[in-house]
Amino acid sequence: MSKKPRRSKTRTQFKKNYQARQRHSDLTQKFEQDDLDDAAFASRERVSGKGDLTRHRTVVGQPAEETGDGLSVDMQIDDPTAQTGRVLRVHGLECVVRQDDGREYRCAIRQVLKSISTDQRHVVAAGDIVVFRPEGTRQGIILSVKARRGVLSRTSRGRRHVLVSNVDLVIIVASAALPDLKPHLIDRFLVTAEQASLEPIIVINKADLVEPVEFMPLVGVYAQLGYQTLLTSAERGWGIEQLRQLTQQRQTVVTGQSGVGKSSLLNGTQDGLGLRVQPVSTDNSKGKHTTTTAELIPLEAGGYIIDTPGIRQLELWDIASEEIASLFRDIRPYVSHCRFPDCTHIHEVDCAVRDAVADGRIDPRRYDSYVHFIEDPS
Ligand SMILES: Nc1nc2c(ncn2[C@@H]2O[C@H](COP(=O)(O)OP(=O)(O)OP(=O)(O)O)[C@@H](O)[C@H]2O)c(=O)[nH]1
Ligand SMILES: [Mg+2]
Ligand SMILES: [Zn+2]
Repeated sequence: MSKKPRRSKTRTQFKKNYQARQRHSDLTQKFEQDDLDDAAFASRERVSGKGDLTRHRTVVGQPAEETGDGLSVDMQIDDPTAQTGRVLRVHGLECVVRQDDGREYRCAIRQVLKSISTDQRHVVAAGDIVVFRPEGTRQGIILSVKARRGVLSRTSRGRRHVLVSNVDLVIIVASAALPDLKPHLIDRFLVTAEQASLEPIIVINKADLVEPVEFMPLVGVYAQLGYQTLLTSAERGWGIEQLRQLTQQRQTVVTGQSGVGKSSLLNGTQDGLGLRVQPVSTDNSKGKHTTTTAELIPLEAGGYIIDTPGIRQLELWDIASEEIASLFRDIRPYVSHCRFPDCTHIHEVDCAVRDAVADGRIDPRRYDSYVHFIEDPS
C-alpha cells in the first residue's frame, strides 16, 4: 500500500491557489509594461531553471460550455469576401492564419474583437478557427473567432491565457531512460487530459536504450485502462509509422518532460519538419528547453502538431481535490462506495478505494500517483 499523507486536503488546495496567484503577478505586470508577446514569454521561460519553470503553470481549461469560453466573439459576418482559416501562431498583435489549401495570411485583429474579450490576455490563440477578410494576397483582418473546444490554457493573474484551442489528441511522451521513466508524471498528464476531455496517447520513447520487455507490466496497466501506449525509438525509427497515422488529420499536442525526444519523434514522422533537437545535458539528464514558440505545424498528411514548451508542463486548473479521484479511470468506479461522501481515500475507514488497492483491483503504483497528487497538486 502507500505511504501516509504529509498534508491535509484543505491545506493542499489552499497552497496551490495561493501559489498560482503569487506566481503570475510579476509576469503580468511585465506584460502590461512592455507588451511582451508570446515569443518573449516563451524565451523567459526557457532561460529559467527547473524551479522557475513551474512558475509558469500550464493549465487546462474546462470545456467551452462550462466556462462560457470567455470568448463570445463568434459574430455573424456579412462580408462576401470573408474566408475561414486556422491560426498557426500569434506574434503579439499579429496572427498567421492558414487556409486549408495552404495559403497563409498575416492578419491583424479587428478592433471590436479586442474590446469584447476582457477576461483573457489575447483574443486570438493558436489553433483558433477564424473568419478573416483578406487584404491583398498575403494579409488580412480577423473578423470573428469560432467557438473553441479542446482548450489548453494557463492563468495569468486571474485571467485566462489560452495557449492553444481545438486540440483533438494529446501525446504524452516519456522516455525509458535518459531521463529515467517517471510513471507518476505520465499519470499527471493523463489526469490533465481527462480533465480537459482530450484523448491521450502514451508514448515511451528511447526504447533502444532498454530491454523493452521490462516495460510490459506498466504498458499492461495503461492498456487495461483503455489508454493506447506505444514503445518507440526516434533513434531507430520504431513506432514512427504508428505516430504518423495517429496524428493524421488531427490537431495534436505533444507534451512531456524536456529531453524525452518529442521533437525527435515528430521530425521522424515527416521529412523536413526540422524541429530543433538538443542533446540532454549531462549534468542532470533533464535536457534543455529547446522548443520556444507556440505554433501549429501543418502536416503533409493533413492535420497539425504542436510542440511547444508553453504546454510542456500541463497542469490542472482550478481542480478540487475531490475531483482528482474521479479523473483516475481506475479509481473512479470505487469512489461512490466509500463510507464517507468526502472520503479522500487516504486514511479513512471503510474506503472502497483502499480496499480495491489491498486486493489488487487497483494497481498500487497508480494509487501512489493519486496520493502524490493529493499531497502536491502543483
Ligand atoms: N537513444 C535515443 N536517443 C534519443 C531518442 N529520441 C531522442 N533522443 C535524443 O534525446 C535528446 C533530446 O531529444 P529532443 O527531441 O530534443 O527532446 P525534446 O523532448 O523535444 O526536448 P525539449 O524540446 O527540450 O522539450 C537528443 O539528443 C536526441 O537525439 C531515442 O529514441 N533514442
Ligand atoms: Mg523539443
Ligand atoms: Zn475512499
